[in-house]
Parts: sequence; structure tokens; C-alpha cells
Amino acid sequence: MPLMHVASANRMRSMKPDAQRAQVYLALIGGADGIIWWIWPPCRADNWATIKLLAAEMRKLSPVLTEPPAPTKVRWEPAALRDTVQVRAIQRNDITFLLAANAVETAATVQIKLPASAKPRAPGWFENRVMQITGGAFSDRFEGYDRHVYEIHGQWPTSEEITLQIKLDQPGREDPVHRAAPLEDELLLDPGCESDLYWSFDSTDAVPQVAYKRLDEGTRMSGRRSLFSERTGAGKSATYPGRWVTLKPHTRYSFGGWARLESVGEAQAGLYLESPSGEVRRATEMTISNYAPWRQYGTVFATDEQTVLARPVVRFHSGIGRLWADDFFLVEASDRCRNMIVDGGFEGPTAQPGSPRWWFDRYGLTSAGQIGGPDALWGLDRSEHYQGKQCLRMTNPLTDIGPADAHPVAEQRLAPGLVLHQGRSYVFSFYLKGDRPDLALSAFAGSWYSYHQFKATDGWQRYSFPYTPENDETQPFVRVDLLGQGKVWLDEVQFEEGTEPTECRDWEE
Ligand SMILES: [Ca+2]
Ligand SMILES: [Ca+2]
Repeated sequence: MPLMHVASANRMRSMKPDAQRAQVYLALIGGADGIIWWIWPPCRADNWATIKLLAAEMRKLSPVLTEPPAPTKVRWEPAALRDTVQVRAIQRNDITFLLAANAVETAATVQIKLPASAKPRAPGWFENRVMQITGGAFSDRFEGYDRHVYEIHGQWPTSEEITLQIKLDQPGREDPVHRAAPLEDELLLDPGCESDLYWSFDSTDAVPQVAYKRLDEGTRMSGRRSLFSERTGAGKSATYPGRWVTLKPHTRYSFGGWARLESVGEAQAGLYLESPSGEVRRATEMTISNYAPWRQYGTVFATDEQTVLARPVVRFHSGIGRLWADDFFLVEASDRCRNMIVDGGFEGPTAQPGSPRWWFDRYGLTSAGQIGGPDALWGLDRSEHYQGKQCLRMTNPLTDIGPADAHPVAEQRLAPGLVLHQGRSYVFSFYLKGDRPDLALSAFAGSWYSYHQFKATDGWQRYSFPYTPENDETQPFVRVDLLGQGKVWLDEVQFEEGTEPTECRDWEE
């Protein structure tokens, strides 16, 4: 039966070109007979260029890829790394093509041992190089999400094994998304996971000896230790809950922590805040990437009208392997910060080069490749700003207003859990500058019910729109749409309670 792989990505987390390439090669290694790209990702210039490259590579490979399917036997050494580098052998005439891809972000050095001898020279396709095979083996380097295609002049029965001896690099450490502010009040007890007094290991629902904790002094972010758990078999789950803390009503919080996972077989692990009933606060749940660097996972959320208890939890749901977590944080948006928008000044971390985290262009598909690249139609601008060092630039190249969504937008959904209350006053404000007078724009100030059309000028000016919900608004968002042809710069975006906009303050993640 033909298998068609539909390449796609979550709109909230766009895919970088290396991951996009690995996605396609892993599908081909898995036996896909065709690739379809769904509506994602033509809005990003680098994804668009990668589609072009991948299509050209597959075109060149098509005589190989259309050979009748045959199994590839692979042995991984060590076996625990069997979910990292993948390989498929395809025989064509007297050649064996090896398609190989690294499924994870951590780089690896791989010794590839063939079950038969081959001619010493093995061209590496698409990379203009030649591998040297000695004694039926050769070694190669796989960066994170890397792919290689080898043309091996030799063959063996499909029942014989290719051995991949894999050595992973040290995982490294990413830049944080949340940096503790000087006056920030940390709410968690022992956020650095240094003591058993505050973090208890819970494996009551796991098979004994299958999930266990260990003091791991070698792998940590801070202090002497991290939270460490290991699963050696198919038990249920292993969790580390921290101590309970009280969350105030109607309050915005930032929550997260550092973690790292090395696991095989349906690996699943996450961190989240839990309520006393054992329920997960969905808005705080974050999945830990497998075989990735030490990464800080962070999010924002808001509480409703109740005072509630919550505790941080790191949970190893499934898979066999090891999990580390350290340096959690749970902080309240400071009282000084009226702004319900995260990174309204566009100075914070980026989701992709040139593209701010938390902000989305949504349906602004004016043309392919509008984000990124030298003449990006949407993204961070460092040459103009009202405050700080940068702002968001949006360009609409269309001469007239096309289909309803065919224009650039800047949108942010407000913190999950945040409710705009019936009858209360809110105000949405921002600074905006156009490249010409009389630019047509519109704004949504918290809801679909608060829609405003306005004109911009060619100088920085503050615009503000009030909103008093007629009913509680449970999925609030703000959005600025550039309807007319031209270019605008947007900065200091704020959404706050009250009737008049106050000085813009950034709520940092
Ligand atoms: Ca620590
Ligand atoms: Ca700014």
C-alpha cells in the first residue's frame, strides 16, 4: 500500500529548515512513497527555500526511491540510541543507496558497519564529498537533524544487519527564555531542586525497580544536583512533585524550568503545575524534547476568581531512559506591570530568527516567504523603534484589499486562563508609524466584538481602543491588521484594565 507523508507543523511553533529536512528524510527512510506539504509553511522564507531544495533532491533520488520496497535490518550500538540516527538501504543495479538522518537535535558521530565489503569510494550525494570505506565500515558526522545519502558500491542480502555505532555529543545548554528579574519574588520552595525536603519522588503507580530516582551530581543546571529519574521498563510513570504554593485569584504568572530527556520508545515527559485534585493545569503543561540540549521550558497563565493551591511536577510518562530537571521558576507578573501582553515592546526572545516569540502573523499570507529572508514582509526591525532597540515591521505589498485574510497581522492570544470580565473597562494601546499618510488598518482590542478601523500617519503615534465586554471573554486576544498597501512599524503594545492607556510596561515571560 503506498504511504504518503503529509509534512506539516504546528502553527504555534514553526519548524526550522534542518528539522524540516529531517522530517522529510525520516519519512523516506520509514518508507513513504510520496510527500505532500500542507498549508504550512510557505509564510517563512527559509522553509519555502527548503521545500525547493528537498523537491530537487527527491527528484534526483526518484529512480532510487521508486525501487520495490525491501526491509533494512539495523542494529544500534548502544541499543538505547535506537531512536536517534536512522538508516534505510535501497538496492539499485549493483549499488546500495543508504539514506540516513539524525532524528534528534543532538549531534552524533556514527560508525556505519556494512554487512559486506564494498568499493572504498562512496560518494555522498548533495554534499560534494566522498566517503572512504575501509573493511566494510566508515565513520561520519551527523549534526542535529542532519541527513546524508551514500552511494555504496556493494550489496548484501536484506536479511543482513547494518550496524550503527553512535556516539552522541554532550548536549549543551540553550539560552534561557526567562531571566529572573532583580526584584522578582520566586514562589517555589527550593526551585533549584537541592533538597528531598521539598521535592519528593513518587513512583507509587510505577512497577517497583522500573522507575527510580538517583542523586545525580554530574548533570545539573545549578547547585549540587538536579531532579533525576530513570525508567528501565514499561511501568506507569515516575513523578517529582514539589511543595504546594498558593496562587492568588485574577493574577498572571510565569512558570517553567530547565529539563533534559534521553529516552527511547514512545518517550514522553513533561513539566506542569498540578492542583490538589491531581488535575494538570493545562495551560502550564510543557513537553520535554528528547535528546535535546538543556532547555528552559516556560509559559504564562492566569488564574480565575479562586485562590488555589498548585505544585510543580516533573513527570516521566513513558519510554525507557533518563530525565533531568532543575531550576524551576514560578513568578507573578509584578504589580507595576499592568500590561497583559507578553513582549509588547518586541525586545524579548525570538521564536525563529527575526520572528518574536508570542506574536503570530496568523493568516497574513500575502505572499510566500513573507517571514525571514532579506526583505521580510513581517518580523523584527532593528532600524526603527519607538522604545528599546527594535519593533515589529509589517508590509502589505498588495495594491488593493484582497481576500479577507490576505494582509499582514500581528496577533497575540493573551495568557491562557485570563478572563476579561463583563462590564469591566479595558484599553488596548500601541505606538505605530506608517511609511505614508492615510494607511488603512484595523485592530481587535481583546475580542472579536471589539473591532476598530483606523488610519495611520507617517510618524510615530499612539493609538488606543477601549473595550468593555458585554459577556465574560474567556479567549482574549489582540490584533493589528494592515489592510492597505504600505509598511508599518509597531511598538509598545499594551492591554490593560482601565479607560486610559498608561505608560507601557513589558511583561516578560
Ligand atoms: Ca540544582
Ligand atoms: Ca521596542
